[in-house]
Amino acid sequence: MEFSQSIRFLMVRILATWTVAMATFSGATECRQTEQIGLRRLIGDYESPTGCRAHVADLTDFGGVGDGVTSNTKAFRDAVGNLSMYSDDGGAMLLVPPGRWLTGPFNLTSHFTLFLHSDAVILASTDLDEYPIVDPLPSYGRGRDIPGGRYSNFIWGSNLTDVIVTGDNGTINGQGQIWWDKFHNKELNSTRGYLLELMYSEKIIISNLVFVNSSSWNLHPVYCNDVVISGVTILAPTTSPNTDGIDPDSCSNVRIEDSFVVSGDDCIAIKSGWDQYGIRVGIPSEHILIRRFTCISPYSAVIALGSEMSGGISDVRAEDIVAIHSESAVRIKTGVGRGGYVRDVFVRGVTLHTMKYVFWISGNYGSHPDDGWDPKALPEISGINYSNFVAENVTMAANLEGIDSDVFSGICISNVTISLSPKPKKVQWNCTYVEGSTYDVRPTPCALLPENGAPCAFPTETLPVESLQLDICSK
Ligand SMILES: *[C@@H]1O[C@H](CO)[C@@H](O)[C@H](O)[C@H]1NC(C)=O
Ligand SMILES: *[C@@H]1O[C@H](CO)[C@@H](O)[C@H](O)[C@H]1NC(C)=O
Ligand SMILES: *[C@@H]1O[C@H](CO)[C@@H](O)[C@H](O)[C@H]1NC(C)=O
Ligand SMILES: *[C@@H]1O[C@H](CO)[C@@H](O)[C@H](O)[C@H]1NC(C)=O
Ligand SMILES: *[C@@H]1O[C@H](CO)[C@@H](O)[C@H](O)[C@H]1NC(C)=O
Ligand SMILES: *[C@@H]1O[C@H](CO)[C@@H](O)[C@H](O)[C@H]1NC(C)=O
Ligand SMILES: *[C@@H]1O[C@H](CO)[C@@H](O)[C@H](O)[C@H]1NC(C)=O
Ligand SMILES: *[C@@H]1O[C@H](CO)[C@@H](O)[C@H](O)[C@H]1NC(C)=O
Ligand SMILES: *[C@@H]1O[C@H](CO)[C@@H](O)[C@H](O)[C@H]1NC(C)=O
Ligand SMILES: CC(=O)N[C@H]1CO[C@H](CO)[C@@H](O)[C@@H]1O
Repeated sequence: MEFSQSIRFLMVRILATWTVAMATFSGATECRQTEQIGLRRLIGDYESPTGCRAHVADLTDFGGVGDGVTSNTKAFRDAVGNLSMYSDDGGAMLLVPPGRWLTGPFNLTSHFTLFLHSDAVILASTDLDEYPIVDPLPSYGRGRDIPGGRYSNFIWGSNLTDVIVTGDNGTINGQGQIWWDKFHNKELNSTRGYLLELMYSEKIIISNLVFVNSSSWNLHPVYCNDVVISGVTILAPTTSPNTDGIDPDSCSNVRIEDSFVVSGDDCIAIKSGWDQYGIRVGIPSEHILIRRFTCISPYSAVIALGSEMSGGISDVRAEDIVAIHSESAVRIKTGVGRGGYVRDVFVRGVTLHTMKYVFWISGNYGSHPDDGWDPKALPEISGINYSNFVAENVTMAANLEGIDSDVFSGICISNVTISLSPKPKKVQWNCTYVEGSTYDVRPTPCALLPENGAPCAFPTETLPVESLQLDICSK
């Protein structure tokens, strides 16, 4: 760790040479040059056979104009189309130089890096005609906003391997206001797309970027494996609709770290499909690590599990979490008809300020895709371990609601200190149909979670995704 820190420090200086290096960016470039512009700093923490791309091109090579007005839809699509030819020849990197690059939706390709300069802003077109209507996700059966299809995602990739979306903290701006207005006014006939979606893909890194004003969810890996999201900042007005930060959905081996989200919905929402559609597809979200994460979300959760969890969610670990002015820390959302499971969840080291609830479990979330849901499909919620929380200015400690005839079990809460707001709820712990235990928790928990004298578990073995790395250019 110390080694990579010093690499970072060194490379910050090397980044200063960007402008000089920019001059050399036409056509294929050698590895050494990609190091000069700081790629090595960005991917220095990760290793893979293709962390350094053999071919490098600049958006302006494809006619890009960064004036904030000219459409770059063709430039981005031509660039990716061209660079996709190098997938089997060392891979390629597309550089987005300083400027404001307006564009319609475009796709990524395999063995590919999209790199944004710190002063590069990719602006999503606000012309809805640029966004074709595409099929809904199989595990959702319909668009989430309304039945039917959905608008194309802004940046999208499907069936890819080895994709890096990164930069020196450049910006991807969804210009979401028009979508939010149309959504509120019920003027949309299809569901909004997402800012960045990777589907059926593996070996994904999204790092060192700022995502602002997404039309809906920001980062949506779905049916993916081996995903690292690191050093991202996600910003949207806290009143904007469904602007979730990061939504790993039916994905395995996901690491989210060193990131900050301010949004109008859950900062992170782990999902796995909706009722009968999610049950049929049956791809769980599992082996998910979240660490060093900060959230502001006044009307939603810091980390939500669900509400779509019909393919199952298991082995989620979160630590070193900070939240200010958020509705709840971790929230499990589920209900009759969802099926699936949420189990083996471990959260520790959480610092909270100004919260409506610290712990929230909703077994009556409702929200079905259609009438085809199975009333016998009960979710299994078990093995939920929360420890080492400090929370201040809290309205209510816990609202834990299981399901009659489907008790949520193995809930463990330990070493938690909650200070209340000036106007707290009279009932601090509201527990129904839950079973478990507590240890060293204040204020005193409900009778369904008696004190048992032992701290909650946290796994000691590490996850493979903790050490998932990409190769640096040269050894
Ligand atoms: C696209 O690829 C071709 C062949 O690989 C190359 O010759 C050409 O210069 C590229 N186009 C641009 C605009 O860079
Ligand atoms: C992007 O990929 C999706 C999924 O494969 C496809 O439906 C869509 O047409 C592609 N869009 C563009 C602009 O290539
Ligand atoms: C993408 O992968 C999925 C799942 O493996 C598969 O069903 C689909 O046909 C693939 N699509 C393409 C365009 O290869
Ligand atoms: C990246 O930019 C965001 C938004 O301007 C800022 O909050 C954040 O501190 C920046 N991160 C780094 C590492 O410079
Ligand atoms: C994000 O949207 C809000 C609301 O429309 C707007 O005030 C703000 O300037 C936008 N931010 C950026 C960086 O475009
Ligand atoms: C939705 O459909 C209505 C009725 O066909 C149409 O008037 C409206 O323009 C459509 N909205 C969008 C955003 O396409
Ligand atoms: C405490 O929480 C209340 C809402 O319950 C909020 O209005 C107030 O500003 C918070 N106080 C501080 C010091 O953050
Ligand atoms: C209890 O939690 C606090 C806050 O996270 C932490 O500093 C402390 O070490 C924990 N105590 C034990 C015994 O784990
Ligand atoms: C406690 O939970 C039940 C549902 O389990 C709900 O009906 C009730 O309103 C809750 N009470 C409070 C004070 O939140
Ligand atoms: C109360 C309790 O121990 N809860 C869970 C903590 O995590 C382990 C491992 O998943 C579960 O078996 C426990 O039920």
